[in-house]
Amino acid sequence: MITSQSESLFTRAQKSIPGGVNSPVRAFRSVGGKPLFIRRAWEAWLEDEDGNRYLDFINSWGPMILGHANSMIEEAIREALPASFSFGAPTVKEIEMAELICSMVPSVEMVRMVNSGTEATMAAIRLARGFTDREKIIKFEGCFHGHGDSFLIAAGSGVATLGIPGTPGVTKGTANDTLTAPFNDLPAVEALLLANSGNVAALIVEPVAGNMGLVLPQPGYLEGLRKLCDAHGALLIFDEVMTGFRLAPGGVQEITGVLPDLTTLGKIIGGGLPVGAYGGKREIMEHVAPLGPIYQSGTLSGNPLAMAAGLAMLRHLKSNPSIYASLESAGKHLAEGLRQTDKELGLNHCITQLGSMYTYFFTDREVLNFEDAKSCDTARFGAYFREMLNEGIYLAPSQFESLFFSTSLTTDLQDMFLSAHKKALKKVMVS
Ligand code: HOZ
Repeated sequence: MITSQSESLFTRAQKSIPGGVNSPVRAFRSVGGKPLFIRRAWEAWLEDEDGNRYLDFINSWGPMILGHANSMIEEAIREALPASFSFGAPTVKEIEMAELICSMVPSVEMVRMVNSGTEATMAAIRLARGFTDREKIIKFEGCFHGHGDSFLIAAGSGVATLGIPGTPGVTKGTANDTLTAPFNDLPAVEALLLANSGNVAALIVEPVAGNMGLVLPQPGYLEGLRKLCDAHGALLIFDEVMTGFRLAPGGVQEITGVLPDLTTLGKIIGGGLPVGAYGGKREIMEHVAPLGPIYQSGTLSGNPLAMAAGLAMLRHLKSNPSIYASLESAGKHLAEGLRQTDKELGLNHCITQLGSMYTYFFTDREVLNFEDAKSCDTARFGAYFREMLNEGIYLAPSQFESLFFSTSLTTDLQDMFLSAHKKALKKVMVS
């Protein structure tokens, strides 16, 4: 495969962009090789600057649930364009978006739009701290909530991929206010709450974790977190930036019935344009300025193009709930295929899947938390990643990420993926 255009673009990019990329996870550092520069995408496909085509399993890290360049979303953006691109003033679309989110996400009674998942999580913990008049938060090892200072401790995603233990620039005070516990371990959370009694403002958790690979909550775990929060007066925050509207119209909280106090959302509610949001119980959200004293703002928040794209996306998902059943059956088909190949090759790797998210972990250990995920053979994953790329499959360039697929991944494409996987795996398991 010729990638000379991407290579020379990467050389050029490194002169003016740190590491040549605008987000570290794109850099291919842990898998070897150089990042590909993408010039266009449609349905399930990406095309790089050399004209190579790949089946995309990142889907912009989640939002492209209907595939790339979906015509309905494109049309909504086109329609909104002539009315200008940003006003910094209220619009009807923002109300429609807020009403739609409140109607779809079970625990959300009021919602504030922001521009990214990072902004949403930062605002949510500020709100939790202001509301409870407490300073500490609990996060979970291997979970990732964007790059806000409070969240870079024991973080997943790019932080885990690059093996950055703690980010210089985060003050000791901030780091001390973030307590961490292993995912899926209720006694550890209870111990932290007891040791910091009256000081924990909130627990923030990805209810289905996607930033250490896909790690599912064990039965009773989310219910247990809810009970612990209630018993200790801490707020429960679900970070559904990746799972919201992707696993169900109302996210993990709809699937499990466990309702958080606050929810953070992102990506998908802009149909792929830059968006985030946080919302929750009215009595808590009423503390946000200008209604209450907890300040948070943004010139581009509720941007009209992003709202137009997001409304088209969410309305479509709301009126076509059967999408989720077909994504789940495609996910089951992929997971079954991966297991079947393992069986044929005498392997027993951990495979997790829920709806249109999955991870193939290079470990035999059941992955229930970050320690388990770290037992993966990441060098082998790197070799597999490169083989898959040669086969025309574009995976996340890290073992510590969930993969995402869209409604554009037809049965034929699923089977194409599975045969590429088998070929790649055969090569890397014998080497
Ligand atoms: N939060 C995304 C999934 N781990 C990563 C996207 C990024 O950091 O660029």
